Amino acid sequence: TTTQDAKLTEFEDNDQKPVGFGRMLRKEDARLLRGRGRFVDDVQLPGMLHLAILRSPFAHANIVSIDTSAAEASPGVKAVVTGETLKGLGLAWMPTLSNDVQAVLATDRVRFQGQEVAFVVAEDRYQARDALELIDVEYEVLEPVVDVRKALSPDAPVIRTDLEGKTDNHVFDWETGDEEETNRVFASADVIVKEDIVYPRVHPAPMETCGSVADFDPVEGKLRLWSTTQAPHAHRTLYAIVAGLPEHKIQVIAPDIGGGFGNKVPIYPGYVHSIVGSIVTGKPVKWMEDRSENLISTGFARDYIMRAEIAATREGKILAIRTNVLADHGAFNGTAAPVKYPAGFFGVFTGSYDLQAAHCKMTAVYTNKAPGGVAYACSFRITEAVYLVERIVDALAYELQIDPAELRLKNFIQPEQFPYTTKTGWVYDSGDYEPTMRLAMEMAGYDELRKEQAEKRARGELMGIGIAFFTEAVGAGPRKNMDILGLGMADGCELRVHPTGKAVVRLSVKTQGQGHETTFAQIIAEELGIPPADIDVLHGDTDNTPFGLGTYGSRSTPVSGAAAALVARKVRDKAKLIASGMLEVSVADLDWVKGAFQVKGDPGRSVTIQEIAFRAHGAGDLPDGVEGGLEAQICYNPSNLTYPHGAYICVVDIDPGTAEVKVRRFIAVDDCGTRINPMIIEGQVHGGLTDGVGMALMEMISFDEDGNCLGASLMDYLIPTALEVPDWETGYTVTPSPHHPIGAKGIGESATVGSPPAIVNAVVDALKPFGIRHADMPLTPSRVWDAMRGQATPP
Ligand code: MCN
Ligand code: CUN
Repeated sequence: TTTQDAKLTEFEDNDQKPVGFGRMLRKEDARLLRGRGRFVDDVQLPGMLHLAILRSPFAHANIVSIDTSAAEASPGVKAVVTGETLKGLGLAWMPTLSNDVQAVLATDRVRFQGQEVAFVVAEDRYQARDALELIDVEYEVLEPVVDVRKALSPDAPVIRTDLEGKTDNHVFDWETGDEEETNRVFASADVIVKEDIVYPRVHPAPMETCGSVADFDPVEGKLRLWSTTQAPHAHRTLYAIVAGLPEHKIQVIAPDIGGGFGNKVPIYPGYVHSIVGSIVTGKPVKWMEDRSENLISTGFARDYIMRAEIAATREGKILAIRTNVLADHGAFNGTAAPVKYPAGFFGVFTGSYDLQAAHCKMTAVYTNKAPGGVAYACSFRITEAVYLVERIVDALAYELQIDPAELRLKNFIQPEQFPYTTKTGWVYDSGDYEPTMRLAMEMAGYDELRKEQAEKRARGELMGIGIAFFTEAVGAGPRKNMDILGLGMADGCELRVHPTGKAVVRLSVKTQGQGHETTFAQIIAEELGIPPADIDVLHGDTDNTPFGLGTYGSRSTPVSGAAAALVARKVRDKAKLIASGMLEVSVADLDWVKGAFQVKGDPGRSVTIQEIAFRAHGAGDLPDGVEGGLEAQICYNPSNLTYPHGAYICVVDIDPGTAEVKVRRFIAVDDCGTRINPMIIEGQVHGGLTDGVGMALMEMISFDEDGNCLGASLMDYLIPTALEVPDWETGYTVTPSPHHPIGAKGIGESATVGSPPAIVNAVVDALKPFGIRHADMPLTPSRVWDAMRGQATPP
């Protein structure tokens, strides 16, 4: 573990130096802060029409009939399309990212409230919306499956009657670890602690909702689609496969995106509607969701009911963990996870601890709710895994009456054990946990906090201190065992240096706010010595960028960032050949000093990368066998994931009269290996911590017994504001990834993974005088109140 402090402060906010890593201001902000960003809804094309979707008011119903005649006659309406129309075109169903199918428009039945039933294309948005009211749908309402625990009971209505031979609501069973060995270890343990833990359904609720503009040109035979997608290349290939169009006839453009958070990974029916609408009308067609549509119909997150058990010695040595999970996948299995990982990366539920055995059994079921599951900065379900382990470890500390920090320190995987293979088969690349934990405790003033707490308890005041320590697995591939619908998880990168030494780098990943236009320029700058301001970062347009799987699971830095470093090194290798010709020395006699090649032992004789670039394109001969130009491309397939870690400490105060929780302090120490831009990292962490306060204390998508979604607006689905969060106190350690060319690990989801358990642990700690060992999120005042009064709240 090293610190980069000295190096970083030197380059603070200076993008003119030829140096890469440091606190450079974001290049994209010049545009975004001045209102010059261009989002999907800013796309205006000549003759563009507008699309609105009719959604089911019922969670479960047969469609008896649909009469569209009044809507068709309504002013400005150009087309009304139903499931029957799509059926005729073979487009009523589409594949999901998990090898299930999802209705593009319902034909037979609706299976969740908000499901797409028909769409209208009209001259403006208001005409389209007004016409929706005139579509007459006759439904035969069916009993919905709302409670996930009842989905597999023999008398539960079968939801997926569209799937041949389907007689129940079972989606998949999944298992990892060694059951027999785990049971053996449990049988011989001194202490076993068991807890039922619910991670409720939540929603990423990005500021910008989902939408698209489709423009099919019948003369060229080319489809252009502006859409809110985190993975433009993967989407293009799926459209190509479904529509039978060649890929070069489809251009997917993801312009500026106002937050993705995993909500913009799936392909939504609305995107397909806009494509069909454009083909049918011969005009460009725009679809843009409103807030309620986004909340009720697009990718939700979590919804895991977990039974957790931990086995330990009386002295607090953790021996084994086992868990049984019931996963609610909604009406269609639309989770976006690598195909071989139906539960995402939940397999890392053993956390940061050195165990003897572990086992997980999971059953996923269909319910009459919106599809999704992998979203909201989850690192492919590591949010759920870390919540499980960090909650049950705290429950163990409660039972053993050991300080939760001490219990964790006692059980950490030790630095010399890396690379460490977990009992569920994950190979943690590097880690040094104790210094990270100690730094967080030092920043928090842990011992003093405990003293303060004891004094307050004596006075009847409720103060809690919560700890969470997490290890994440981010950066999917490797492609040998990770793919999305057969597409291997790797990323392309292309770099061209122009004659004057400016450069353009083309990425397959797509920023939604993470600052790629800045940090990828910094990576190239670090490797090539060209100032980041001279490096243009292109992304999000499939016609102009190399193929790759996109941005989610914090994979951009681990995968695409590695590709960027390596492509720059390729360019540097070529530059070296050209430099040897320019300086008339052999390649072996050249040293690289950032931004220039220098003759060994003769620093006066050197050529800069800019001079080399000009020569590469200029008059005169190049060394034998060296082509003109200065560019390279690469497709990077990672050899492993990267495993960032972090130690979080939360301090809460609870008002005993109102049961309101106030997060007083939050200390977050993150280790994401080499840090490219500390300012952006802090921004990522601040955002994720805020999300964590939301999930722990406020956010939940719930349903009534008829399957009505109760979180359909931001009046009901509460998200945190500046008023609910403290001033974040962040710190860091640096344990580079040994297999990543610059040693960087991902950071984009760390804080959403680590903060909910820290906050819940703090609340439960505050409630210790009431004999409480667990309470489920969101810890709203009413839930905390009930917990204080010993009443369990049903999730
Ligand atoms: N970074 C860095 N040094 C590191 C690691 C990362 O400077 N060692 C920088 C990166 O260069 C990048 C940012 O931090 O600019 C995040 O990098 P990374 O961890 O690779 O994550 P991704 O870029 O792949 O972003 C995805 C991640 C996910 S999956 C969700 S969900 C999420 C998140 O990012 N969605 C976000 N953060 C978000 N932030 C914003 N503003 N908007 C979203 O939609
Ligand atoms: Cu799980 S949300 Mo992010 O991976 O796009």
